[in-house]
Amino acid sequence: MKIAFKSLLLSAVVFLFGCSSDAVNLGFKRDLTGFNDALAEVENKKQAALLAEAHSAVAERIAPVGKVTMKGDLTSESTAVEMSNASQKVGLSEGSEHIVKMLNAGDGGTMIFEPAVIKISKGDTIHFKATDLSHNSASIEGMIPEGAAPWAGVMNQDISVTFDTEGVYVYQCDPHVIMAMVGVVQVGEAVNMAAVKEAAEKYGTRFVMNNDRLSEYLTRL
Ligand SMILES: [Cu+2]
Repeated sequence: MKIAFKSLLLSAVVFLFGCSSDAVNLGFKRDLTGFNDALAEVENKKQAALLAEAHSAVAERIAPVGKVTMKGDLTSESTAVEMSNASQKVGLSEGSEHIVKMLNAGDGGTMIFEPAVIKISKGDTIHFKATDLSHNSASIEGMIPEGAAPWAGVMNQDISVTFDTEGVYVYQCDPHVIMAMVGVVQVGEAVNMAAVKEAAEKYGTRFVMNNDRLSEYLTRL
C-alpha cells in the first residue's frame, strides 16, 4: 500500500509540474510505441483517473494545514488593523539614486515634497528637483542622525544629497514651514527614530496648516 501511494504521489508530482512539458509528452509517446490508438486512449484515461485521484488525495492532505494557518492569522480584529496600517508603510526605494520633487500641489496636498517619505539605502543619493518655483530643501537641526552632514538648498534650484549616515532625516522648505512643507528620509535603519519623534512634536507647533503632516509621515516608516 505504501509503495502504491508513493508511486501515486510521484505520478501526481509529474502530472502537476511536468505534464505540459514536451519532454514528458515525448516520454509518453515513446512508451506507447507499438500499441494501437484505442489501447493508448484507454491507458491515457486510466492514467488520468489515477492521477486525478492522487491529486485530490494530496489536496486533502494539504488543505487542513492551510486552514489552520489562516485561522491563526486572520481571526483577530487587531490583525486587520495592522494590515491596513502596513499598507501605508513605505518600502525601500529601488536603485541608488532617487528623485524628490518640490511641488505647489501633489497627491498629498499643497506645498509638498513628492514622495514626502522615502526609504533608501546607505550611500544613496536623492536629487531634490525644483519642479515648481519658490521651494528649497534644507535639513532641520536636531532632526537628522548624529554626525550626519546637514544640507541647505538654494531657492528654485535642484540639490543632490548623498546620505552616508544611517537614520531618519527630516527636512523642510524654508518659506513654507508654516504650511508643513517637510519631508522625511530614512537611510538604512531608523536608529534615531525616538529622538526625531520627540523633536517633531515640538517642531510641529509652528505649523498653521497640515498640522498632523509630519507625525503622519513618521508613522509610514
Ligand atoms: Cu516650498
